[in-house]
Amino acid sequence: MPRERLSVVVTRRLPEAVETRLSELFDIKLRDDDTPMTRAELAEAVKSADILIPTVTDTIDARLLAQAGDKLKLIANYGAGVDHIDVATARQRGVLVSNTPGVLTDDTADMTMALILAVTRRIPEGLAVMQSGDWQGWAPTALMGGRVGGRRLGILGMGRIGQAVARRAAAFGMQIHYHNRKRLRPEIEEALEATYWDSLDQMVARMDVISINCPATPSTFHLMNARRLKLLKPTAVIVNTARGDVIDENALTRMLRAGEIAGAGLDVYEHGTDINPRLRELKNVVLLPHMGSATLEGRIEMGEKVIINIKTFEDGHRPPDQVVPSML
Ligand code: 8YV
Repeated sequence: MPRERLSVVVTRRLPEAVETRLSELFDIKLRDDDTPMTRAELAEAVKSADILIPTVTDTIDARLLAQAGDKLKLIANYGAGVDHIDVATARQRGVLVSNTPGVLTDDTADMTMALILAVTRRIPEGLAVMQSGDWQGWAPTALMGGRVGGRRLGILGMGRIGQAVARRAAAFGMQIHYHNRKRLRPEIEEALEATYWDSLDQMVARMDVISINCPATPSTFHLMNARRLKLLKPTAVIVNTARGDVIDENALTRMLRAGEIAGAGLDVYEHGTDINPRLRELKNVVLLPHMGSATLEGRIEMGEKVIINIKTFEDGHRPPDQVVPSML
């Protein structure tokens, strides 16, 4: 007898190819418009579904999980970061959580390099000149930036994405330094020609560029707080393609305005779309709308990972990308 299809709720519009495949496999509820679900809609979803496919724009906290029905067995997150999900509470309630690591590594690392280059080479300022129609032609002193080759890059968080950033930055001639919860194995360190700093303070004080590549966890919250930001050289640049709350956004904004830090490239923000308005006014700041992993290829591969996690679970096994609280 064919088994009953799992009921799966997807909280956001996904690329067509992913939605089509999900529809073939599951009893699927797709979203009609591309807006995040309201709390009431999310509550309804966790009450009625076997599986929820949320994204970073859904807050799956203890309050929401308390409303979950007995059916809910797996939260198959469409994304790598799971800081919007209370993984420990889900576990207590017998609900598994999985994510999509690996498939957005290269895209996010590419965007990190794009931000480093955009800030140091003043690309948005050049674009603004061209769009204004005011360009008067080449001038020897116009829009001079800084050369990335030879600069010291300090990577905060040397997981998959941090290492992918290191490989790219080395190809641009940057010197690679890193701080991580755990030091890398010597052979990996050697292959990346990366220098490990046990003390984040000491690393921060000596770098030309800082790249944030760690996940958001209670221990990384405001890791770049006002005190630590003050250790940066005034010529330093900071980029963040990880999660906004690793940096104290208000302290960063104050320092950028005061010229105490040379520039910033941000793809993520401490309070989601509620960005410090002063950041938008600064010429030495490049802001992107959380598009680090936004490639069609990446989004489709994320969908494939979600499907593999659900199918494996359906077959009675542990989803390959299960997230457990001890990993966080
Ligand atoms: C994703 C991300 O696109 O995967 C992550 O953690 O930050 C993004 O790049 C997003 O999370 C989708 O849910």
